[in-house]
Amino acid sequence: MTTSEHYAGTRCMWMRGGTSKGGYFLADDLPEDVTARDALLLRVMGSPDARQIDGMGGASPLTSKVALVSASSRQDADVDYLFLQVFVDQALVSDAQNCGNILAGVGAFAIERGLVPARDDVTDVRIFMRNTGQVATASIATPEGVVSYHGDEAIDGVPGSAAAVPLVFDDVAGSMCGELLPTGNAVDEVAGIQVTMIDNGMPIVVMRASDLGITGCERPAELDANDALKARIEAIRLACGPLMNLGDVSQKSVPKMTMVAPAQNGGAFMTRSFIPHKCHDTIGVFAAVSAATAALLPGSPAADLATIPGGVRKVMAVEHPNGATTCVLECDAQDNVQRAGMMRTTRKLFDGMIF
Ligand code: NQM
Repeated sequence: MTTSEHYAGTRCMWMRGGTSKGGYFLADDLPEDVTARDALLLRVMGSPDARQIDGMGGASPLTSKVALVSASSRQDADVDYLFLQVFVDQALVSDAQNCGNILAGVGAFAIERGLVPARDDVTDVRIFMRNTGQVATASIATPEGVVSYHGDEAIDGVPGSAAAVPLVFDDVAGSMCGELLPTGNAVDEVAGIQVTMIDNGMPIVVMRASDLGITGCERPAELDANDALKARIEAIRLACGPLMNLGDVSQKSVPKMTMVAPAQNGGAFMTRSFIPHKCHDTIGVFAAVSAATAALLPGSPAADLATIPGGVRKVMAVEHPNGATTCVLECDAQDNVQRAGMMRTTRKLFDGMIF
């Protein structure tokens, strides 16, 4: 498709995926040329502009997201999914991170667009995540061969309930850093504080909230208004980027910065996650899996204050500002995570042409 054809509009579905929201496109419906594609997506979202007033974005990184989906030629996948983060107040579109929340909508979108036939009451869609080169399986409710968004599953951070979308990740360690622990250590000291640099699906830096002078239970708006805290977190992030094999991260949305504190509501531990410059209203899917994995590393900042279940199948509620995100970690006898799972929901919001 050429750029001029977009004056006629571009086919698009808007969906909530987990606790995020964004535009879902067939890759064929967008320009092949990356510069033209990104220019179009900036216009779609209304970026750069803090309010995104001239576009569909919701003035937050969590609602300025895009999924590009196509049929897969791989044996181990049905569809390919490329996640793109459209920055809110910078003219930047980045494929340098994955997103497990937007992933929750990909299976339903692929069935709706005819890329995957609905099978029985539940259709498993195997999704190759192009950002990280790994595969996830999403199970989509398809009663009578039609995607259903209705159901009883409630997730914290989203009002009401919807059809359950279980997500399973077989092996997402080292998704962007090459290794689960890119420095080889469970604990390093950076800028005077202990951190765990880890990537079990998302590169994150885990720190004790108390080491940064906060409780870890503040509301996100309060943390967003704390310029001294944000400057300190950003200094640590810029130092961690190269150590995590991510290079100069000044223009990248990874690593995410996760502060941990003791659980307040019976979960494993509490989090406040900067993504990376704004505090998340909840926590990302892969960020939660990575933080839970960090809590299994003896002597690490998260392990010090977490409540860890016994056994090889660990159900861990990662607490966040609006409740908790429950991950299931399947471990070997040494507590090395082999497989992870997470329950999400999704909803189709509109299907049509975007101008
Ligand atoms: O970590 C936000 C989100 C995410 C990413 C972000 C995510 C993940 O909540 O897998 O889902 O970290 O920018 O959508």
